[in-house]
Amino acid sequence: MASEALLLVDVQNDFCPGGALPVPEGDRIVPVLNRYIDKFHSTRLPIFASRDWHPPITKHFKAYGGNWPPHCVQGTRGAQFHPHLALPKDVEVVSKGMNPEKDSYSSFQAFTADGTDFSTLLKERGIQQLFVGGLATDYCVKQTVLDALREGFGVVLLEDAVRGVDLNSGDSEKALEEMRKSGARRIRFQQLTLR
Ligand code: VGL
Ligand code: ZN
Repeated sequence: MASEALLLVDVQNDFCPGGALPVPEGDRIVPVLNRYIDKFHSTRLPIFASRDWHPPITKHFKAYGGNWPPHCVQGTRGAQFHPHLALPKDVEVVSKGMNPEKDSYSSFQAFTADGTDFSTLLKERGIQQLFVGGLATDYCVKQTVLDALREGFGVVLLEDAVRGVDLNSGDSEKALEEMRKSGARRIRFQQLTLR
């Protein structure tokens, strides 16, 4: 069974320039992620994609007590994956942020369409090591990586395939450092080796 897998975190229109909650240069990671996708796909390793998938009314949004403008509302164009992201047909999509009472960032709070949580899904597939890229470094990527490590997965953070919000300047750099200290390895595409 494959023990390594690629996880693409929230590479959605609303997190890219022109979207509702744009991450600066968020779209720049798309061609880089496509190289990783190609490598995992041709090595026949599984590829997972998480998405932020909110109802129109949720405590996650400013108007209802949260931090954020409305974004990634279920069924809207903003919630779709970036059109240039070359997702293979057999990508496994997991969705998070559906509970209107909760703020959730981590892909480990995401579920498949049939209700399997992400951690269970990974264990069912025999995944032990996750290669993680996507948006945003200082929110969802960070929470996902820290949860993965807490749950005992190995994590390789794809440094050239993440971008952050930096609401406070330096947030992304701090997040990268925190992930590293917690046990994530950081690589760039040239350093990628798969079993
Ligand atoms: C995210 C802010 C709000 C993320 C989600 O996925 O990083 N950030 N909702
Ligand atoms: Zn959100």
